[in-house]
This record gives sequence, C-alpha cells and structure tokens, in this order.
Amino acid sequence: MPTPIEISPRDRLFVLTGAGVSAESGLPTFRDNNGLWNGYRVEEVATPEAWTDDAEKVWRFYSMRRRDALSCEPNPAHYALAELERDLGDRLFLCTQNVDPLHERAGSKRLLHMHGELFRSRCEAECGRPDFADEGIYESAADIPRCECGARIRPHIVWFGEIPLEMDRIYTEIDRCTMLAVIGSSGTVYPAAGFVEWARRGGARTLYIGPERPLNASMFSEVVLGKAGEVLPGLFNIAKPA
Ligand code: BV8
Ligand code: ZN
Repeated sequence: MPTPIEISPRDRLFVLTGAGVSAESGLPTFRDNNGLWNGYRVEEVATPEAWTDDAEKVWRFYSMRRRDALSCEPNPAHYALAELERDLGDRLFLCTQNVDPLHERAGSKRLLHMHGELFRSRCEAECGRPDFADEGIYESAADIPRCECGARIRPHIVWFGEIPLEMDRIYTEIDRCTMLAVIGSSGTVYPAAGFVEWARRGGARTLYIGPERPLNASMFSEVVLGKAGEVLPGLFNIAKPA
C-alpha cells in the first residue's frame, strides 16, 4: 500500500484524469492498442478532416463508443474521486480528458470534460444551438440527424486540432491549486500533458498515479505506481481543520 498523501486544510487539489481511470471499467485506453480502436486509428477518425471526408465513419466510431460506454460501470477509482469531492468540496477541481460519463455515474458533480462528452451532440455549423444530450446510434449517412438550420449534427467531442473546452477556467484552477494529481494519462496529448509543468511553475506539488511512468514523468515530484482502482481508495489522508 503506497504512503498516504497528506491533504492539509490549506490544500487545493486539481485532479486530471485520462483514459487509464476508466481502464478497470473495461473501456480500452488510446495507447493500449497503440491508438487502434477496433480497427480505427484515433488520430484518423477523431479529427475535423475525418468529419469532412467521411461523417458516416466518424458517427460509426462514436456510436460504437457509445455502445461500449453504456455497457460499463464505474470502478473504485471513480468512486474514490467522488468521495474525495465530498470530503474536499470546492477545494477539489476534477478535470477529465475522458468523454465517458463514468465520473458522473460514480457521483462526481464538480467535473469538467475538457475533450467533450460522448453522450452529447451539437450542430456542426455553430448556428447558436447549444450542445444537447444525445444517446443516439447513427451507423449510416442517412441516420445522421440534421439541425433546424439544415447542417448536420456532430459529436460534442474535441477532436485533434480543435481547442479543448474551458481552457481559461482550467488555467485559473491550476494557478489556484497547491497540488496537481494526474491519474491514468500517458502524457501524450497536449495541452493536457502540459498542465503538470504549469502547476510546477506555480509551486504546486505534482503527483502521478498509474501503472507505468508517463512520457512527462520527469515533471512530477511524486509518482505512485499502481492501478488507479487499487491505489486511489484510501490514498489521500485529509487532515481535519484544527
Ligand atoms: C490543440 C476526444 C490547439 C476524442 C481527445 C505534435 C506535438 C505536440 C502536440 C501536437 C502535435 N501535433 C498536434 C498536436 C496537438 C494535439 C496532440 O497533442 N496530439 C498528440 C497525438 C501528439 N492536441 C490537440 O490537437 C488538442 N488541441 O492542441 O489545440 C490549442 C491548444 C490550447 C490552446 C489553444 C490551441 C486537442 C486534443 C484533444 C483530442 N481529443 N479525446 C475521443 O476521445 O474520441 S484526446 C484522447 O487522448 C482522449 O481524450 C484521451 O483521454 C486523451 C489522452 O490520452 P490518455 O487519456 O493519456 O490515454 P492513453 O491511452 O494515452 O494513456 C492511458 C494511460 O493510462 C497510460 O499511461 C496507462 O499506463 C494508464 N493506465 C492503464 N491502465 C490503468 C492506467 N492508469 C491507471 N489505472 C489503470 N488501471
Ligand atoms: Zn444548426
């Protein structure tokens, strides 16, 4: 069992999760099958160019991921983070790169999906219609729903080459934190992989949790090697205010 991480009454925690936190729920990570997802290369199908060239293929990819996510349950890592939010309240900011809903289903409420959400869609034309909840499965061009403005409905997902959501809010929260913990992310994708350096420059403690050292391991002051579902429960020791 790793040494517990002490959280003092003055500490503010910024947690960034990646695909590794959903691995024990049965959702494959991006780098497990070196970016291959049932035959799709993520960098080829999660891009605006792929959408322009073959919207049907993109919707088939996300429909498959919707099916996968519907058949999965949160794991102890998700529950441990929901409990941490109950203990810390607004002293915890949870930012996830994941598009699955497992953090919410485990009870996390204060959560930001910086790369979008699998079960939300939006108009491709940015006509002003906000993104909306959508569990639809679209497997052919004829299935792809249309917006009232006539444009096609696309997944509310941040693709490679697109700007992640709420970056200003993220950097504000990183600037306020005294500790940044990254859980289950290989440190391949930017700007998320650069958050640890930003936090370090601000003097925060930096912690990585996962079974193997990430690409940006040198940026972390502490590394806890282990599966999130096994090491997260009980890892944080929250000091009660005096
Ligand atoms: C942007 C939605 C500009 C899609 C995703 C060249 C160099 C550097 C950067 C770039 C470059 N060329 C292009 C770029 C930029 C690019 C990028 O970083 N590309 C990479 C591939 C090089 N980034 C972008 O395009 C981003 N946008 O840069 O805009 C900008 C930015 C800021 C301000 C202004 C302008 C947009 C990136 C978003 C792409 N969309 N997701 C979808 O899901 O379909 S990214 C995708 O990868 C997922 O969100 C995923 O979460 C994310 C990162 O992957 P990880 O989560 O880290 O998953 P991975 O499989 O890699 O690692 C899993 C880890 O879990 C492993 O380490 C493993 O050890 C661990 N693990 C396994 N089991 C467990 C575990 N951990 C704990 N417990 C376990 N049981
Ligand atoms: Zn529209």
